[in-house]
Amino acid sequence: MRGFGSLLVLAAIPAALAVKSHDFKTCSQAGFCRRGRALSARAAENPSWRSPYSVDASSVALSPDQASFTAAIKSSIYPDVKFSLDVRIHDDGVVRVRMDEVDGLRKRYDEAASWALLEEPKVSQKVQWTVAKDSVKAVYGAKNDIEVKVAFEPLKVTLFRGGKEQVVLNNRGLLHMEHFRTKESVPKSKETVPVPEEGLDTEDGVQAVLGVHPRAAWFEGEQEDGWWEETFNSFTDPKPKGPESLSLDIDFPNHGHVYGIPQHATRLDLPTTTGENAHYTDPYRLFNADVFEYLADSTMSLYGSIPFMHAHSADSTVGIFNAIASDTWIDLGHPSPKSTTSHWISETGILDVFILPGPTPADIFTQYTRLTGTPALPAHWSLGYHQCRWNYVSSEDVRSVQKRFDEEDIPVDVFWLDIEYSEEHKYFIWDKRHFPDPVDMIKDVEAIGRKMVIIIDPHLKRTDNYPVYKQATELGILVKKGDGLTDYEGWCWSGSSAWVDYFHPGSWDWWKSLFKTEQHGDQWSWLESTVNTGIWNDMNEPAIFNGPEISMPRENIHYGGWEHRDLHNINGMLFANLTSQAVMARTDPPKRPFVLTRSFYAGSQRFGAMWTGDNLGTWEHMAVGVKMVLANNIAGFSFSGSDLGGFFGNPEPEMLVRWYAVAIFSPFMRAHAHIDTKRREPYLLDDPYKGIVRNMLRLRYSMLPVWYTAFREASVTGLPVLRPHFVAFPRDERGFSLDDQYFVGSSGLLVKPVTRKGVTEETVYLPAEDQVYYDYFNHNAYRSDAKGKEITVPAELHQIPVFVRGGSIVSTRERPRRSSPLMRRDPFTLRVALGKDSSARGELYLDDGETFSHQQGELVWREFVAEKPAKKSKGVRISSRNLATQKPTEAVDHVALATYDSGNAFAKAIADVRVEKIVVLGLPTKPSSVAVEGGKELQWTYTDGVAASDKKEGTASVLVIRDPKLAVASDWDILVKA
Ligand code: NBV
Repeated sequence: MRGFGSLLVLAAIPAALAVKSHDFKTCSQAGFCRRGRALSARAAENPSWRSPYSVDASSVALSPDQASFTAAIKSSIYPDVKFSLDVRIHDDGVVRVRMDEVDGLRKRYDEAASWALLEEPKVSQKVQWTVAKDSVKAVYGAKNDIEVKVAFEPLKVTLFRGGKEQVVLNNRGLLHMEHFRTKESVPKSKETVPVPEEGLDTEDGVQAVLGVHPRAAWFEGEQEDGWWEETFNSFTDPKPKGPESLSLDIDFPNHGHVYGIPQHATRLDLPTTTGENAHYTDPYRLFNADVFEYLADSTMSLYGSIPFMHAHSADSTVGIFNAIASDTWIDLGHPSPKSTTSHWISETGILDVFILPGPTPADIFTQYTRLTGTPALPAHWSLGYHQCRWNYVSSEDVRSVQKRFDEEDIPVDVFWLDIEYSEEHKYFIWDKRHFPDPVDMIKDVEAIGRKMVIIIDPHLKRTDNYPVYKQATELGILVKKGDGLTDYEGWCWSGSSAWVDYFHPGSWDWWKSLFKTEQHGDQWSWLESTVNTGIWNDMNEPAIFNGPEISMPRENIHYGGWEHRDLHNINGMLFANLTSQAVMARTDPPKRPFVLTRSFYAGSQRFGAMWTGDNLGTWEHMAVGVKMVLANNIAGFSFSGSDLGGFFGNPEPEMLVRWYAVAIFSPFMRAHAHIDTKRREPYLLDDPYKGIVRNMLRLRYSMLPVWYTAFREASVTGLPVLRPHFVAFPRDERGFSLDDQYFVGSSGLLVKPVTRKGVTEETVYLPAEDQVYYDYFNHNAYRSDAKGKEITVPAELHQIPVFVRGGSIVSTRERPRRSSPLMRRDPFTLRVALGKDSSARGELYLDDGETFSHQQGELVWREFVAEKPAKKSKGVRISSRNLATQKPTEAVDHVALATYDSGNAFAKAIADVRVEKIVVLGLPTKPSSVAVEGGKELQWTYTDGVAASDKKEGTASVLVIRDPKLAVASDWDILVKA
């Protein structure tokens, strides 16, 4: 039985224990993927190939406002089967293309978008379609430079910008929506008609050659390959609905780089899977799966799926969100360095594709998050350090781990409990032998504002003495077997188990009620927890030890009669989303919930955090974790991280220290380890390692204002917290494939964590711009230029290459504390990194960090600006301004930005929080005076060095202003006179 075997996983990681690939299908082991690839191969071999799908011109029906249209689609190989097309343009220019079978034997799954989307997007009232003989077209955009053309014969949808093809659907004629059929109705293959020698130029020609017979082997292949039943390992999938896959080619003829479609352990700039020099042999797969000891370089599917892809070139970025929830494989090719082909093959579902017109990466984020939502603003404490392992084994264990952190003065915010806290893996139910006093234990942790996060897995132990299982059974909300009647039973940590069907509306309020910490009627709820306890949702792909591909049988039935295969990739999202709502519903008014999920889908970002699952304690996994977190960030889901230290194995001190450096620059920072690993809490390290890690964690804590401000920006604008180079510098081609260094929000911080053994120096790429970049720690100034530049910097074990881009002002809190809530009233340091024009700006966002009062305007949002007081001046004016009243419209428009009153209760509560230090880098000369405008001289020191406005490199000049006695939340000006 898989899973229990993993208990035996050992310290080092022998190759033999690596990924159990045989548990998971390759494309050639999945009938529909084989069919999709074979279709593509036939098309490639056949110069006269043309798509059999066409628009029936006479059926085109514009909506009364002409903003959208529908049309009938015919297939020349199945003239009796009807399809419908629905195309609309949203008010932000996103194009939605939907196609479904009409009056078929059954209904295709069409609910993926409804789970992913925040709301039904508004159709543009400005765009108008015009119908021509051979196509329908719409022209729009601020410069009227976007054109969407739906060609009739064959069906092809193209988005042009500036006359150039940006995105083309069915460009290569690989669209195929397998219609529902019965076994009996299918003609035997000998009756099929071969591809006509004279080619497939006209519809008439095809029909004539095909005669009356509907099925053409040239298109669908000779064989009924895996149509009605399929066996993989010992599992037979009965496929009661027969073939219903969807193949669609989506090409980007003018974009040489594609990114996104997490989750895969691979590079950010996705390597090819097709073509002569294909990097991988198998397509990228999106099928949420618990892959044991996954590979660090593979297209294999992992725990979550976001079918969202960016296509990028120096002058254009476009995006695709393919709202599909079934097993999906994606082939990628670069027919030329400047173009990309993609082929999406899905097991079931309607065609529901959103084309995001860009034209910049920032526009893509706005467009994507208008569809699926911006990331939730996390509780501030959840950006601190999380200490987890499988398992802290008792209340006393938890208390002593916390004590050791305090004794060693190592900051930490959260302690976690894995599955062994529960009695027989009945989640919510404490194993009282080891956790006799759970609430007291949690309260001990919460004493200085720390929190606990406790795991709740989705498998329910099938025993009547487990109230959660019992109630779910009585409510009739468990997932059913293929017969649609019997509750499904599978095997997981809890032994024989059942799974709640979270698609069932009857499960929603019930699940919420379980998390109440006070008694409500006779409903069972988790009284033995606290309202601050966060929740960890694991195994929600769902992982099932004795199921096919370690998951649920595809023929299982969910609410509405849908098969599990239809909605598999959404399953995990629903579980975590409902948990998040449940956690939020514990108090009135609610607090911001913290829920970590392993499985996810498009839209999961609205509800919590994710991590990259069971990585290995290897350098490769450390490195690929950075890329995976970047991929998640650009796919809308910023709150992400990898297990610090590696889940499997015992990292040596050097590796562990480097991993801390990676983690302190990840949005989500949690150390975690497998049950068979040695304890590796940072206090167990010897010096110098321990001291280095302590300093790193203190660095993270000092930068919490930067992280929180970046998260706030993400929650309002959709821009990611971590920004790879192509996002920050979309025109700089040298940065398009970079995925081992990145920027943190809009802070100007550029980070390159070291992920290789034995390194003492590291090269860092400075983007193509004429700008100065300062080493965060020693203030060394480096210069980039219009071509971009690689620099080599020291990177000993205690060093992390971190730079501040000239022109930025970074706010930090530098007093070491044991937990982040203790920093609430701490003063700020401002690092003013002057740019080449001797100016700089930065933002700082603050609120109470745990409630939703910021939505009522309880917040502080400041802008700090440094600029020359007069054109030729060598001095600088540093000012603090209230930003909230100036910029309320920059939000994605569904995010309610409350009107801000600078006298709000939160602002008042922190009115005495000071700026205690201002460090100005790159002044050209020693100041003659530094004073608050209209006030007296401040305390300052100046060290001569390189000026921002020079072309020189070397240690920058540093002005340190001490304790200017200014409140962080008020307006002020400091004049630095030359
Ligand atoms: O709950 C135990 C583990 C957990 O520690 C890990 O983080 C999850 O990804 N869980 C998987 C189950 C089994 C792992 C072999």
